[in-house]
Amino acid sequence: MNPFRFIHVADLHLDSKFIGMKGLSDHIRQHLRESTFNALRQLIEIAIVEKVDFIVVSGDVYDAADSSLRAHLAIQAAFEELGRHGIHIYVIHGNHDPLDGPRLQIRNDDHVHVFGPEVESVIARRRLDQQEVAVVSGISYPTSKVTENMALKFHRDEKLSLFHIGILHANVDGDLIHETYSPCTRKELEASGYDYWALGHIHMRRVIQEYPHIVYAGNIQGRSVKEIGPKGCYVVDVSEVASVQLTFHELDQVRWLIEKISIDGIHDIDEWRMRVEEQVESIRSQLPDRMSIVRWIITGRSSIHRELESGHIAEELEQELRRREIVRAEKDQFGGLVWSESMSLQSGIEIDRAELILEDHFLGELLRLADKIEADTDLSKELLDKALSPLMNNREIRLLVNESTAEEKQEWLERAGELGAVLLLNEIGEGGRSV
Ligand SMILES: [Mn+2]
Repeated sequence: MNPFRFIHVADLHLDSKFIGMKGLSDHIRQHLRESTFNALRQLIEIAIVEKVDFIVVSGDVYDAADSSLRAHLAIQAAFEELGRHGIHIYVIHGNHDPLDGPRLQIRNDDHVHVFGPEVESVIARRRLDQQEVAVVSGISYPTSKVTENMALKFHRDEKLSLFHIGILHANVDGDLIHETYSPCTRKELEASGYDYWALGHIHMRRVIQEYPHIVYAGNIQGRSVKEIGPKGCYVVDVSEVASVQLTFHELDQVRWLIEKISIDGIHDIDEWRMRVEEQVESIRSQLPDRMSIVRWIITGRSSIHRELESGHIAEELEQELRRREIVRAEKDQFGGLVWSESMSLQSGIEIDRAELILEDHFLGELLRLADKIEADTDLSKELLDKALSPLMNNREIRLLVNESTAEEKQEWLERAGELGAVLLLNEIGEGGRSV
């Protein structure tokens, strides 16, 4: 067979709004709003530079069914430019941009194929000599909520010895973080006889398996702290003997990071501040061409925890760090910008836990309970439900709680334990062990 090269990209979410970010200047907010469009421009550039034969787009081109005109025009312009380079595009729609949305439709063109609500197959050709190289099959979401198993509709055309690519927006093997639209299993995809499954929907990049390849390209631009790390697309090389090689290319202009900073061994707030600042500069030098958005997690144990817990020091430092970045951004220096998204305190006081846990006071009891919770998920769930139930009548809190992961909830409990320990230790310090 003829070797060829294509791009697998998914979940462009053009014109995503980056909601819920605090303290941004208009200038920086504007830069964030541009980031999905900038990532699209990077995609076009890589397609041209890497001389790919075609691109497959695995759904969620737009962020919302009522997507903006700007997003629509950007995708049209991008596809036109690819067309001028002879690069074909095969697109499906996903749950964020289903076929029944009010948005302007992506135009089917000589070089753009938009798949409909039933599985269709088309022949993809090599750009330079028009040799047939692959069968590309795909299906779009007719509406936003597709609960049937679409993978079962794909069957390899045995008459064609070409490489088979299936484009699908689906949740494989029940990923619980994403909605279980178009649920299917790895085994079902494997059984279809396709050589490469170009998947969309799950925003985390992942090669589920090789030969046949089952691949999530991930989204092209992280949009929240749940989408950390490099985001981009795969350039896929298929050789004469159908061996497959994936090369990841970063497209994102704004990078989300979670950075842990330990207070172990730090006994002075100024020293802590300098450690945070050093970390800011280290990120700046590691990502000089991008804006980074950082969630700081303060860990470890030392005497400064009480100050961090009781005062506004962390908040003030966060504001100061943001102020400095706003000044940089005013000079249009978005490359190397390091934005502090939030500072989460997961540190604790220095305590002789081994000794205190044996003591016959509330603190000893609290520490014993904290240990039990860590080992017993049922107990931790029970305690959490009980503690949260008075708050659940509030709609916003309820939404927040329902959106939070089990891991986040576990963190709340740990944090409550630490806060309780600080408060009880104060009591013990003042009134002896009478509590
Ligand atoms: Mn998506």
